[in-house]
Amino acid sequence: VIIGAGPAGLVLGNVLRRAGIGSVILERSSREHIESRGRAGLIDHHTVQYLAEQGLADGLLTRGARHDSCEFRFGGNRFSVPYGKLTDGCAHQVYPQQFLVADLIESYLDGGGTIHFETPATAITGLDGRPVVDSGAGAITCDFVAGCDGFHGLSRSAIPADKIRVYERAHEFGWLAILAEAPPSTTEIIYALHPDGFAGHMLRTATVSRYYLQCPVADDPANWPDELIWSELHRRLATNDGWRLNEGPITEKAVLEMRSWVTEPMRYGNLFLLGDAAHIITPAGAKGMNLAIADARVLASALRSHYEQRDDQGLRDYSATCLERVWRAQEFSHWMLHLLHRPQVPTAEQEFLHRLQLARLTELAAGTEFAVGFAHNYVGAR
Ligand code: RFL
Repeated sequence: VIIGAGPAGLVLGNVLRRAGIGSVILERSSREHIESRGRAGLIDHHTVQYLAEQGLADGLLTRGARHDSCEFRFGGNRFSVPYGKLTDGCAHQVYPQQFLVADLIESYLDGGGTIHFETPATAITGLDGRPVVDSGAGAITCDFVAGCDGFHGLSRSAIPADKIRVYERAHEFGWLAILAEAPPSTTEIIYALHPDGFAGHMLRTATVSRYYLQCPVADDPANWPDELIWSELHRRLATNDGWRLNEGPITEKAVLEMRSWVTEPMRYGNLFLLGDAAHIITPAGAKGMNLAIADARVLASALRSHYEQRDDQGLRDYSATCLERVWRAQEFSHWMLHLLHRPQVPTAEQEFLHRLQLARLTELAAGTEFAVGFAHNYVGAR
């Protein structure tokens, strides 16, 4: 049983189905809701490669856009980091998460898979043997449960508190996340470091763009009328060379918490946790959906070995294998977060940390080994 039809659950279900391993997916929300929920958009190189190998990348390769450079701004200046060149040809695919989710649902259902929409899992028992998952679809007995139900899901709470350890860090700033019906004002993602805080311009489609503004923790979106959002974006993204920002109707604004959070281990008995159910990463570096899909890849491979070769080593190693990537991504995201934000510390210390940020940006601009390391992490070369 797979609980949750997000990227983790749907990739797992599809890959298992192609291998002839049966699964059923329970999803709390409606199909319409999850196919229109705008979240991530930057798909790492290794994720694209894996989805293509599994025959799941047709949509993202035809309708998505390939990106292999990004831009940094500070003090009115800007420079590009050609991370494609620095990694010998790796690239992101920009493709909205809800489009990928819709593609994965279609592929799973076309292949004969079953998804019960609007059917939350309500209890998981029997994890030491054959688990039973209760939901509106009845009680389902299965070999394994994949908990792919996100941060607020049920799966993690089925694990006794003394069997799991949480590592977390709440960061001292938030992001106001904005979606607007505005064509992109750039061909590359822009990260701007400004004395008043970070601003980002992300790409989604030819008519929709996403922007981020550093804001206080738990700020209220009501404090951000549309005019203020545009004036802050103009100010924080401004360059000395006449660059212009396109505006359009704002369709969504939300304040995101910058939270880093990992549970260890990611398995209890025959329950495996995947994606946001097991770890939350800040949006800096855009790794959340990629980690969710990487977990699905590890579990799908382990389950294939279990069913096809009666080899359970992959299942035993599942948690450690996933956590190695998770912590690498946490480190990168944390580094990137602190590269781009105005630190919330006393003024003298702020100046010191700002000088460190400028030193890092100078290294990135120079294309040194430091920039090569950044490029590999950023594009998700492996
Ligand atoms: P999801 O996508 O949250 O899916 C979990 C699903 O489980 C369902 N569910 C249940 N179903 C049945 N029974 C229950 N009891 C259930 N409880 C919950 C939910 O309805 C849901 O459909 O988890 P998954 O698969 O682990 O995927 C994680 C990603 O969605 C997440 O990490 C990313 O969206 C994070 N993220 C980004 N990641 C990137 O890789 N690149 C990005 O550019 C990026 N940008 C973002 C993001 C997340 C954002 N928000 C709002 C959280 C930008 C934003 C704004």
